[in-house]
Amino acid sequence: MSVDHAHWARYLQAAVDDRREVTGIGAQLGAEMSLDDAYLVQDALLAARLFHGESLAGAKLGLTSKAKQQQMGVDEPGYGWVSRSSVVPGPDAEVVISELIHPRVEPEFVFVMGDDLEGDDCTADDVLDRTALVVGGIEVIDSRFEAFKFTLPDVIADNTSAARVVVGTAGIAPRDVDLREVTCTFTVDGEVTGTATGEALLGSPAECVALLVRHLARSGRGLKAGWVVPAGAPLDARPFGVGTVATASYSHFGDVTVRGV
Ligand code: OOG
Ligand code: MG
Repeated sequence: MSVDHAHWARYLQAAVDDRREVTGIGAQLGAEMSLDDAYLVQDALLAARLFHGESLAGAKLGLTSKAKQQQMGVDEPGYGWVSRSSVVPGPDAEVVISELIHPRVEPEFVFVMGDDLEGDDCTADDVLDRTALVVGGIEVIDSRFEAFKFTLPDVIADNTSAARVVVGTAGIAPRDVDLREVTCTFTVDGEVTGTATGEALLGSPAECVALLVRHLARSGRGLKAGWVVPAGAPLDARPFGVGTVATASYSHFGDVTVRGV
């Protein structure tokens, strides 16, 4: 039996709209839902949002660091979409917790595209050529699945848990420094949760974005000038509730702070 992509997209959108956790799709379909199916559910979710007036502001990677892969028990990266309404201008921002289910926060390296970029042969160099700026960010993720537990197809269907992304303003031109050497320290409620460098992202943040571009090329799509592209968290995510203050401090992008309200 084939997977009903539109049905599962409605199932996930209802979880977002009603702010409630739902049972994993994998737990209901088992091996029947392939990764290709999961991306088709994600596409159906995106199509419905665009139909209802949402627009795209970018695309994202998830699960690109060992820290995140270990935390979530998944061993491959995934790709998703950044909708316009999910972008929160930084570097100091507030996010309304009651609009979400069980949010978490994580630091991000965010590429701001200067030009369109597409192609199944895209390299890290192409990414650096087409990027205007790399800035710091904090992503608020909010898996729609119970207890934030999922399989790789689940999290892909669920648009890689995307909910909000705070994008900083201080950044650097992509070739001004080796992005692998930029450090990021994450502090939540005064406690440093960890420090990592850009290298934590599959060895190279720009290579992550190239992977995303090659993935998009499979369906004839690409990145657009002006889009923001979070390359994935280099450190594990932390619970985010009312009153939580999280700051990501970068050696070259300044600080980005988000407070739960
Ligand atoms: C999946 C989203 C992962 C990242 O930066 O690794 C992600 C999740 O952990 O719920 O955005
Ligand atoms: Mg992320």
